[in-house]
Amino acid sequence: MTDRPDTPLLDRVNRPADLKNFSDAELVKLSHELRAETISAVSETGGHLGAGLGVVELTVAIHSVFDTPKDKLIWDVSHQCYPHKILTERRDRIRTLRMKDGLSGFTKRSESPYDPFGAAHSSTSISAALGFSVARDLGGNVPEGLGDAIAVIGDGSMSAGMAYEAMNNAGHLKKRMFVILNDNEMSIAPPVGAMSTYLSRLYAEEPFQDFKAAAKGAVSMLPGPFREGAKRAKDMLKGMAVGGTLFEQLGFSYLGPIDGHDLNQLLPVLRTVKARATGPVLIHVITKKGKGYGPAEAARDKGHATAKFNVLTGEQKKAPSNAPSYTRVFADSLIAEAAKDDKICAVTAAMPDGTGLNLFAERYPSRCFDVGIAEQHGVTFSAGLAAGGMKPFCTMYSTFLQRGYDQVVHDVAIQRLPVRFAIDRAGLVGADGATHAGAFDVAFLANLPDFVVMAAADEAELVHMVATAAAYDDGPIAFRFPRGEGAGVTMPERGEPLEIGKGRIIAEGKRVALLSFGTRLSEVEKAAEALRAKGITPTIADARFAKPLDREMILSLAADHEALITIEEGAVGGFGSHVAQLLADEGVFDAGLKYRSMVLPDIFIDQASPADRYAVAGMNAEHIEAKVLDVLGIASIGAQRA
Ligand SMILES: Cc1ncc(C[n+]2csc(CCOP(=O)(O)OP(=O)(O)O)c2C)c(N)n1
Repeated sequence: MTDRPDTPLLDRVNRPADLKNFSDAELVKLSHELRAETISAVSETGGHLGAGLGVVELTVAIHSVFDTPKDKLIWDVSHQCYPHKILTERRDRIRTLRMKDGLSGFTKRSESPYDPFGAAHSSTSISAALGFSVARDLGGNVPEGLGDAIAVIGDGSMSAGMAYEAMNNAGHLKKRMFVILNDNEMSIAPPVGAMSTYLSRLYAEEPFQDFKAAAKGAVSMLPGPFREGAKRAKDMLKGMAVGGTLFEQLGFSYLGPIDGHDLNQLLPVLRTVKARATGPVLIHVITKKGKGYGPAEAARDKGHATAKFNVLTGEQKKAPSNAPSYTRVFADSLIAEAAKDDKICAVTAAMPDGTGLNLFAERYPSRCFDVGIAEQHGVTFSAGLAAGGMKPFCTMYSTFLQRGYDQVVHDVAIQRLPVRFAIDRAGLVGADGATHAGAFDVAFLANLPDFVVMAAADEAELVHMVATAAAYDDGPIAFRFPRGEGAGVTMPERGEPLEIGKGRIIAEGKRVALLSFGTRLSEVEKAAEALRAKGITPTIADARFAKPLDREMILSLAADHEALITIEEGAVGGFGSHVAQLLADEGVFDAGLKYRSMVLPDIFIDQASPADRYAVAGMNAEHIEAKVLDVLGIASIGAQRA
């Protein structure tokens, strides 16, 4: 294709070992080609662009110095792994990134031996690298062998507790391992917190009096052939042997800060540590998110995530939307509630834009808290706010709330504190794949005593659920809503608190009742339409609450119909399981009710569009229709005839 970049050196690389034949000067050229190839690929697929562009040189340097896959390169979050995938036998599939049956947008063990550890949630890399290092020293055995472990972690991901837990342990165990702190002064939004300020200070000031001598020392540690290149790097090795950083206090040797876009610095430093390290080493690398692509560098989020785009102009190709996004509806509703009640405040864990809380923060800056990538802290912080008489909306994606689960149980639920959990990205989310699926929240919340758990069936319902949560002070309450745009329903003027534990009947019918929890309701309605054409008129109900259940409504649906089918965008153990428990407890099955529960299947579903993934899950309108026919014994008659 003519609009593909010219990549003569990259064309000679199939696997990292091929880099060993290149001179340092060629590696510099190769980096330019790798950057161009990354931009070109992501322009066709969309995805995480800025983070990958920031680590192009680092990727080349690590792969040319270390021996992957024997050495274990572990990318934290791993949204920056596209250049790595291009260098590790996957260039031929790089333009399938994040698509159905294509490459994952993250590292994935099942995809390649060059991905020794999968990720997508942040701050796990140091723990995993330490595990590999200890496994190596204990004689662990894996097909590729066990060499060095190298974790690459961003400054945003360094804000999470897990990273410190891992460093604390690594400093104690004193195993040889490498942590490369990729400091681009960005998370998705600008990073927040004291640690971020501390990292900036490490290079904004000039705290190292003796760095020239220290750098010379580093050069003399190197084997002869590498000394020349290292001399050029010496000015940057400011931190050598200084000993004062937090990381050194934790037991790491600290090297840096160095320019992460300059291979003449990266290569000698990595060669040095590879040749000499005996314990844990932290290399502090300064990079620029979005480096080398103007539109990414200029973007507010530095090109963190992008739709497909035009390489020349940077213009993104997005389908026009007809309805407001759920996230936007949530944010507007919360702002409206906060205007009436000055106790309402909001907490996000490093996702102000993704959760819409950036809008809330613009309006109520003193009542909005970005705690960094720190979901555990965010939940307990919210619990503290609630204990102090505030009305916190702890706003997280379903998948990231998983990290704060003990805090939900121990700090919120047991103390019955009125924390409002606004759970975005509920259900299957699309191109981010299994790691980001919001599949488990209903199951893990609805089993907690005294928790109220709601799911919005459409964007108008979401407005009412925000109002319900704002008004509810008796204990924890959660409401979930999906990614993407709403159903396009008429919006209410203002949110009205719902009666706790009450569902609603959408349509009265006969024989079969379809009881929906969440936004599958629109698929249920489509299925009902198709069924009506076949002479079956199902009753449709929207449960609204998985906890407390609307016992009265559910028991009367069960009593008045031959069959009852629940459907929800979640794993087994959620709404349908609670309905089954109720029906069992009440002896309804003894009377012969035909009951089915449609939940996500017991597999992790790979990336694809949400509709495709729900097709894999068997939860689209046609599946609901088939389920009804089957349960009423009609499908089998049809099948016999055919
Ligand atoms: C536990 C968890 N919370 C939130 C996120 C969402 N998230 C993805 S990347 C990212 C920012 C990471 O910043 P940093 O580590 O500095 O890497 P950069 O993108 O700047 O390279 C966040 C918050 C996540 N992946 N995992």
